[in-house]
Amino acid sequence: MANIVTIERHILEKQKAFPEATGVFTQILYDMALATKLIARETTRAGLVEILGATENHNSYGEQQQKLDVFADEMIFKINDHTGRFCAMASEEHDDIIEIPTHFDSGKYVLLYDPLDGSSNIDVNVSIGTIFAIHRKVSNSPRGTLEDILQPGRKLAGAGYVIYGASTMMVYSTGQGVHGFTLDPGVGEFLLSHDDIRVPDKALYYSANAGNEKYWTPGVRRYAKWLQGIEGEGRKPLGHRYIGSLVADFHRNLLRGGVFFYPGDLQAPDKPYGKMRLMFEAQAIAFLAEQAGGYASDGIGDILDIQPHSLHQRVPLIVGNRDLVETAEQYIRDYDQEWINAYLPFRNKERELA
Ligand code: AHM
Ligand code: MG
Repeated sequence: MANIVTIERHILEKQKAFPEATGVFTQILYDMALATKLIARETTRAGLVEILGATENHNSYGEQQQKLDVFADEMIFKINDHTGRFCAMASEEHDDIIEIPTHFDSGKYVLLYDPLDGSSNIDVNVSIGTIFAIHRKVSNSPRGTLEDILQPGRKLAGAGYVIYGASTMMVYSTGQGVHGFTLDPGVGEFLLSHDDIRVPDKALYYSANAGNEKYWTPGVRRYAKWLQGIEGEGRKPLGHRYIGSLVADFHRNLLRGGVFFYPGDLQAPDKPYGKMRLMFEAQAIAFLAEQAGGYASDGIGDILDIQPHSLHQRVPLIVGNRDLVETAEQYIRDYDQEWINAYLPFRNKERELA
């Protein structure tokens, strides 16, 4: 019989190589696994919520029906607020940093999360995901502050995502490779299914919202043509696959090879930075990409080296096989000087700690 490895056992075994490890990550990932199992249970009932809500507005526990993204946001906070492991949290759903209630202990880490990414796909039964990232506390304050949150991705202690798709999977890294676990709904455990994921050398797909092509910069347009084998040296075209949920698009390209891009564009000259959020989406995805042998860039350089300046800062994101991402950077260098000039002052803004 094959070895059955739960997330807990996997992390414990990995930790043996690091005698100084405190085991705190085992507990954090265990808590994230619990929170996302509860979210997964709700996502499978997503289509029923309106029917049930229309008739009684309460679920089987007598609670008010909630929108799924609000439910996910509260679930992650509630599972993690009292453990003494975090000094603060930040979520895509909240304007400001979320403090740990003062009657609970404050810990050595901060948790950043996008509770339900790809939310436009919830109502149409298409894969969505949860993204999370963990930074170490660096400030001297007794509780967590923005200084603890606004750190470059390079400093991440760990990151991961959960995809709610044909099956539910958790993929995480604490800096020792990327590992994937599939939820066995029968026993309610995530079991190791994808050990040490590496981006395949040969890429199959590119993913972007081609409906935005009108707004893309000249370099990005040429790059898309290059991926299609039209521009440049006439490479074999990559297939085009786009779900519109970052987690799902990234996950497919991680396993099959490829590139996802949501670039800065020219739609609004004062917003040269695309759609993705640096702290809640891009940092975690970039960390996982690098750990799997891939690369993530904003078109200028490594996402992990960007010093964030604000909590909900957006960032252009190009992520996947390293050679494909570096080619995008090359096209942007060659053809998009105007966009670079507009974007750099935003990229280099002073950190807003107040
Ligand atoms: P959200 O955080 O509001 O759900 O938006 C993020 C999502 C990503 O998951 C996805 O890659 C992107 O938005 C899709 O955007 P678009 O619909 O413009 O293609
Ligand atoms: Mg999101």
